[in-house]
Amino acid sequence: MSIKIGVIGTGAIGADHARRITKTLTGAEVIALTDVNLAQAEKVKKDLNLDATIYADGHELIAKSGVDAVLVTSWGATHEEYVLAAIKAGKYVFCEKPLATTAQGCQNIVDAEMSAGKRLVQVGFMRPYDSGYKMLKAVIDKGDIGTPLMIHAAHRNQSVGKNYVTAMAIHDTLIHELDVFRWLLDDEYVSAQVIFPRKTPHAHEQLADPQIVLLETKKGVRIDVEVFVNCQYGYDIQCAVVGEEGIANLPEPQAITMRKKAQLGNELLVDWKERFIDSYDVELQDFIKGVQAEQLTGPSSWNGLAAAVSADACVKAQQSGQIEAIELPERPTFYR
Ligand code: NAI
Ligand code: ISE
Repeated sequence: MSIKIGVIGTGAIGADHARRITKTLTGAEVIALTDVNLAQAEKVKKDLNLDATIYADGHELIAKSGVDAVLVTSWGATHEEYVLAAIKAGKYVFCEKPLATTAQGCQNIVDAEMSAGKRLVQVGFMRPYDSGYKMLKAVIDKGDIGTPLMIHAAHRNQSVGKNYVTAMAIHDTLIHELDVFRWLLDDEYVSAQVIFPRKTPHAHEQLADPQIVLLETKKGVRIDVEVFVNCQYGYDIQCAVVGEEGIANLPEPQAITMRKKAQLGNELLVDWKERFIDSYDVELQDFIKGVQAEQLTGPSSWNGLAAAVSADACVKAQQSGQIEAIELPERPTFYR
């Protein structure tokens, strides 16, 4: 059965997901689109040559009986209302990160989903689908480096726009690390601290950049993550797990090494869309399969809530300069 999908928000990632559903993945088709900027939805429909209806707003799209499942790829602050509406309509929904911009917003979604009685939500945390992170987890789980003691990580973007402010380094960017390290270590965070090094001149007035986030887990693992979103040189994700008996590094993306003009080197990626292109494909294919089987298995609302609780503590730590506690509520059996 081909799943009929409606996309809310047809900007960068909405258009890219519509493309992959149409051109790369199997088992689904995009039949509905909406965007507050209707011209943007029209453009995606034309570019992909879609046989799709454009709706005036997300609620109208969710209500349409022909729409089996919804993709929420609008701005983060709009996610909660659309995910709640999809749950109310009994429809499966794939929501890009963040699930909601506050922990309370995520809790509202968790409560609504549990009341609905079955999993309807998958969150767009794609890193657990990335082959590099999967290899890293396999090495850790096999005990090849002994018990993990520390993680040194970096999340670097070439540059960001003027609308990207200090708290977004957490909600928009670090949120991926907050999700993937819980999964890598099978552990939960207990505290966070944020340190601001000397500021780069490439960051605008409202943005402190770079930042270093220090996390501590229940098992005592210490994690440092450099978030540097105007690093200029490329899009770069680093992760080194230090264990009792060795260090395991996240593999670099494949690239040709060249000897040229008296230099040895390779090109770096600059765009997040390219860096995780395979994992976006696999996560969405997994969502489609889950909808077909009526059983979602990908990142859940609980993962969205856990990341949001941790993110809220990190933002508090940005503001206080102190070490802030991270306190997750008890995980309901529904999400075990
Ligand atoms: P964008 O700004 O390129 O696109 C968002 C689109 O949503 C815009 O076209 C905007 O007009 C539309 N929109 C905003 N409010 C709306 C509403 N109420 N109803 C309908 N449409 C609305 O932003 P981008 O980069 O595509 O990000 C969208 C979401 O995806 C964000 O939550 C972002 O954090 C997430 N994202 C996730 C990535 C990942 O690696 N998983 C990568 C990039 C973005
Ligand atoms: C963006 O929204 C994403 O989710 C990308 O994966 C991330 O690397 C980037 O920093 C965010 O702005």
